[in-house]
Amino acid sequence: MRLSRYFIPVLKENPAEAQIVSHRLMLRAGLIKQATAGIYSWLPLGFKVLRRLENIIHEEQQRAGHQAIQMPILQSAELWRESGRYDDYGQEMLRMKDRHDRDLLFTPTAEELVTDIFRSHISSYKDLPLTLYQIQWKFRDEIRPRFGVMRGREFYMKDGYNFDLTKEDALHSYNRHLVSYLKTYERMGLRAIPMRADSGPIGGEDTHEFLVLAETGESEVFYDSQVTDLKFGNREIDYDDHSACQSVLDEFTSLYARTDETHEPSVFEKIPPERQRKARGIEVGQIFYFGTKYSEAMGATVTDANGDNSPVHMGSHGIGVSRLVGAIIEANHDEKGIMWPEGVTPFHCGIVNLKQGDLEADDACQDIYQRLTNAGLDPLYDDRNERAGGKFATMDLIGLPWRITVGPRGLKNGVVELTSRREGVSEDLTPEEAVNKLISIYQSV
Ligand code: P5A
Repeated sequence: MRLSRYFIPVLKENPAEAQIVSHRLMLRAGLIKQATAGIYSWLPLGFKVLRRLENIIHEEQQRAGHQAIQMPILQSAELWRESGRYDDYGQEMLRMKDRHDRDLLFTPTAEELVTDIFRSHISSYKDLPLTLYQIQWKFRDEIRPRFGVMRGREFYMKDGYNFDLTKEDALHSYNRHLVSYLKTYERMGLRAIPMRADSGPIGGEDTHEFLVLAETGESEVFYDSQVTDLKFGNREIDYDDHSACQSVLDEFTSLYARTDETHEPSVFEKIPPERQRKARGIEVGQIFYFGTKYSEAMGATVTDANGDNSPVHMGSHGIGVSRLVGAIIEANHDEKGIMWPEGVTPFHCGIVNLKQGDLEADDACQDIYQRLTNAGLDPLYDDRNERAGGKFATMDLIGLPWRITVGPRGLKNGVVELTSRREGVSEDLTPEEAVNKLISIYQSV
């Protein structure tokens, strides 16, 4: 993409309404535009990041054996009356009527709708286990939408639902999700710590939230400092192997980490004092096991091997996809702007032409652009007639991990400059070397 033709409405000034750094940077770098309170349009650069997160989520969900579906945004109130949540959900649920005076609502989550799909088509244990998920816009009429996409009213969520014959099977699904989420967040360049939490209006016995530590986080968290050293890394895992999933879960949850110290103060106090930590965290996901809460209320049953009928055991699992864009920026920025992790960056690298119109510089940029594109990479070429300082400032603000700077002086010596946004370190390389280095970096992401 050529920057001269790209719609990226960069703001020079700090927007007054933004209280936290991610919100400020998302507005300044032209990722989003507020439509109304808690509701945003996603502009090209922001939308690209959202799509990259979505792709990672789809890949990791498929790897864990889950199936993607798409459910509607508007739902009938009827199903919610069956589960009993229509009245319980309160003012966070946005309700409306259609022209026939029927009650509709804008989906805040989809346990009821997916349970209805299940009960309409599945009646035997032979079709279990099953996990269906979607990535879809949700609406919760939050009383205080704030911090940009962090607490929106309309937000993008991956929501998954598992159906199992027994509690034991459902707990395996729970563990499998926890493991696949660890991998998903790491691919996004994030350290998201699974912490025991309360289940809130979704209900259920067992729940973990995934928290990214950040001063601007809305949750207070309590943990053993050693949890932040845990890393999933590149290990391969067989998601059907119950004990393999269980042992990863044990590894990541054996150290104390909770969103609420009041539940197990005695356990927190057992951590050596120098390792006890209180901090703030951004909740980027949550998984639940809630047993037969919905299946019993809505008659979602299956026959087992003996021909006996029983309600299925269920859980649900959510990732805050739009919130993640903010969380990633909170965890990856400096005073100049965003520093995208390589796994989610909207463009793989920037190409800065220091002397637009200089035949040699233009040709070299074009050649580098072509080589990167041929290798399947997505570069952003700053071909504007602007001063070098302005070009560097834009690149630093939008935060692409790598920049190739091309100018007549370097080209006389046969070199261009490759700069890491995060390290701030530059090296002189031939155009070919620079391209090959980027290709090999992105091959290992
Ligand atoms: C799990 C999936 C659920 O709704 N039902 C289906 C379960 N869980 S949850 O914890 O309430 O939401 C899942 C994730 O969505 C993000 N999130 C939000 N993001 C932005 N703005 C909001 N107002 C908002 N509310 C929830 C969070 O990341 C949460 O973990």
